[in-house]
Amino acid sequence: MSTKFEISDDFIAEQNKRSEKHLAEDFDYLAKKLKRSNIEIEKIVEKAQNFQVAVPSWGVGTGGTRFARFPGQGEPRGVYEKLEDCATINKLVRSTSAVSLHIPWDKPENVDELNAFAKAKGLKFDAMNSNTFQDQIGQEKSYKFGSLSHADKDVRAQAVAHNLECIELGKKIGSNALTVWVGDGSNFAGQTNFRRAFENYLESMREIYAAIPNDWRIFIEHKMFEPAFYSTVVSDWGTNYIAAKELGEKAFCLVDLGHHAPNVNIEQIVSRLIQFQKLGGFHFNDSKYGDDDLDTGSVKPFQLFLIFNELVDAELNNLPNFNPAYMLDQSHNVTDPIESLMVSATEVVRAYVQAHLVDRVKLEEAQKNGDAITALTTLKSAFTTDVSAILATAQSRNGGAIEPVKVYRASGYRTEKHKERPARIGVSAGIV
Ligand SMILES: [Mn+2]
Repeated sequence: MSTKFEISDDFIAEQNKRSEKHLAEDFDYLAKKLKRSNIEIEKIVEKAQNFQVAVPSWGVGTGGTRFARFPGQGEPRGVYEKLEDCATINKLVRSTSAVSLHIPWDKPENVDELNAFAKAKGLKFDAMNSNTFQDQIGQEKSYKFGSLSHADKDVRAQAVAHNLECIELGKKIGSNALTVWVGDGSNFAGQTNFRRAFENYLESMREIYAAIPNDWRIFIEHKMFEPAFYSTVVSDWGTNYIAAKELGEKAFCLVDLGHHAPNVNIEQIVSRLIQFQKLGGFHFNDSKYGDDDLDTGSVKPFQLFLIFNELVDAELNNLPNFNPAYMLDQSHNVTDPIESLMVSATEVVRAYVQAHLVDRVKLEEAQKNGDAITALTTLKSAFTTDVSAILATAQSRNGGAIEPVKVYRASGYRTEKHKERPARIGVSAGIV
């Protein structure tokens, strides 16, 4: 394994030299600009240096659509190669040291070997993801008509058992959360009984919840539609909140930005979940029409900022039970996934950093006075501040690249991986 191509720290340092002068100029200018608003830039850099967003193992493969998949060169063919790519992302941006595994796609043959490999690559494991939205080879019962909510108790039992297996594996690899998303729902009016399906779902989730270790959390992911197009069992944040509340204090709601109706005010949902101590975390991506899984911040960067405005408000107020798990969940057809994930990780940190620039005293004053224009312009002033120099400085101070995509391309990583990893036919995409 050690003979495989890696981007070296020396190479990154050498490449960084080309950008250092311009970065220093931009940084000095931004430091002065922020100083005028009594913001100490070093404190913000520190915030950026400490921010982490996990990468999904399935995100390093090229995604597909319902129609086709166009595989890229040198795609990872198994969990170890996925971890290699995740490590490369982290090496360049230094904000993505955790990887979220999807079972059974990433089920290791040897857990000790997996742990050792991840450790050597500087990675740890984030939330476990179960998969009961597709049938696996050799599986006894089919999930064609649902899993945890299925009308047949035996199918539900099989789906529960799979989740328990994910927890057991998670314990062995240092994970501390299970994310459950089910594709359960219906495609025709009358196809399922809404109440019974949700009862079945809750009953199954209670069994899974009972196996959740005390220092773990279980994240429930809601989704409005797809693959079921008439109704889904966990359709929205309200249903999600009810489920989390029913299950208990280790259960939290996970917000995937693509899983809402178009134009829904996601930042307000986030605020509600924070207020009632049920915000578990995020799957970041972006969308134009549905669950498009486009790159984070690529379509609606202001929405991303407004979400972080709520998160930073909670952080600064030390609100109880506020400890959201951040993860990217995107996968597409037309980019190199490593580049997409690096850019998206940076966009998440950007929104976080910008939200820290909001003058909250001024904002609160404007809210009290009914001064809508000042409220908006206070937010906009933070949102339109170019914090790129802070992001690049945080990355390079953590040992990463000032310009991650440029360094990645200069390294020839993808070409090397293309040689190392001859394409395998039939590798399926996974988007959840
Ligand atoms: Mn998701």
